[in-house]
Amino acid sequence: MSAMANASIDSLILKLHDVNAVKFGEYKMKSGMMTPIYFDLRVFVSYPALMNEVSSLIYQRVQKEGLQFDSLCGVPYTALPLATIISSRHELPMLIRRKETKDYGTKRLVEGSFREGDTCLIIEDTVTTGSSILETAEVLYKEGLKVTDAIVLMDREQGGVDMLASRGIRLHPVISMFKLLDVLLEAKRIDAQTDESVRKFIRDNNTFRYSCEKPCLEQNLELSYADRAKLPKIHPLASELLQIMEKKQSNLCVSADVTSSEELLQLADCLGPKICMLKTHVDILEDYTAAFSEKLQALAKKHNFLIFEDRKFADIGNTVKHQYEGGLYQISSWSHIVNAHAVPGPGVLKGLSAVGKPLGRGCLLIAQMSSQGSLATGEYTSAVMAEEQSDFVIGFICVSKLTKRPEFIHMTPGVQLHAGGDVLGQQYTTPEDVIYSKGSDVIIVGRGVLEASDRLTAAEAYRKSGWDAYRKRLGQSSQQDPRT
Ligand code: 5BU
Repeated sequence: MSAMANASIDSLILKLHDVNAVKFGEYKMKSGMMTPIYFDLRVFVSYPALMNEVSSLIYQRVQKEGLQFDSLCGVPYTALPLATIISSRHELPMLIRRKETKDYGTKRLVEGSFREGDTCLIIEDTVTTGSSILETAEVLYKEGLKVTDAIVLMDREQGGVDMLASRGIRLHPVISMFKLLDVLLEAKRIDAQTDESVRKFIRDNNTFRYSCEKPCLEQNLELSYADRAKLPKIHPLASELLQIMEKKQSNLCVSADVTSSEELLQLADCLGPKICMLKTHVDILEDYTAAFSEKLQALAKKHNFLIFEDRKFADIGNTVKHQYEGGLYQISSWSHIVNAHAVPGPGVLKGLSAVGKPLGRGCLLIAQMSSQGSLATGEYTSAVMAEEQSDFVIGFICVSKLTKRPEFIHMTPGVQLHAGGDVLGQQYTTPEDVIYSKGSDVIIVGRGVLEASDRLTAAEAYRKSGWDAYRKRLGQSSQQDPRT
């Protein structure tokens, strides 16, 4: 965004606060939920200059995004005057969605002229869950109109963007909650305590979760690994991994938790054809040498898999930089992927990416752990950090899919063919549960393979189980799998 646009947004935020359109306290929202921050943008109508300013910023956003549409429609009632101003100023046709049908005359739900197949841009004042926009879109769909985009003045950042994206609508917010808090705090309109408690509330109350069974199928949004590999914004390493997965029909990462280099290399050579990735804990090897890492890289090339050193970096940026690049193991020189905790904040990624990015490496953020009572920072923090550094973060370690962005890869440890656990808190779920029900992409399996009497047969069983679950998710029968 340009400095000028930024400055106008900052000044608009202060004006909104001046006219009491932003309130702090205890308020009940439409959903019944109590909130420490409330937007009452209905007051706009009493401030015509402010309405003009808001309308201009909304229109600037329309232009910046290069949106193409045949008409626009404000969500009743607060956004109606905003849509009207934009329509009138720029001579753009408008539609009005009725909230209730008339019981006389035409009984139309949408007023205005349009043709079937026309695209309508929705304008809204505030979004929490996105349900009001969706409700309006559904009325428009019934009339044969298309809705691809919506613009909102205030996004509460509680999941509306993701929810609408999952229904095929891109939401473009003019002001987001965290930006608003930054500006009000900077201008000393709120104190640090209020700022922090509102931020915590927003973080803890995301209304959109990937929780229902087969959500992607129902919403017809599931992309194949091959399609995702071609997405324009995808990290090259994530793309490479997805291509390997598709080519080898494997979403299996074996966790090679053995203590001798020779055994690890044998394992990599034997299981190589079955896996998309090999995960290591290099610091449990009793006899690590640089020659070992060279041999491992050669096997990764030979069998076309990626190496993931499960190092779980968790220090300040400067320290992790050294830990990643130097020391005995020089991890960055041989491991395609590493992982990091989000606990230290964005600095940990900045440190790692200073080393890894020039080498084309990628990082997985640990959003959730498979172990009982885990205090991993959770999906919200990780998703935000990942978005901010998507040139290095390729996805997440998680229990279930946590972002709808198809560019990110979700990888899940704690997998065995039967649910259960070990005596030290590890918890296991099945490949079907992880890939089909929880929407993750890659299963990470250690002892399920390592402790089997025949590791190759076990790896094949996991590969098949993970791949079948993926095909089921895509709505394809496993009978079409040529390997079955
Ligand atoms: P298992 O033998 O399948 O339980 O091994 C799981 C591997 O995944 C093991 O190397 C763990 O260190 C690793 N792991 C995990 O189990 N759970 C987590 O949340 C993370 C890593 Br992060």
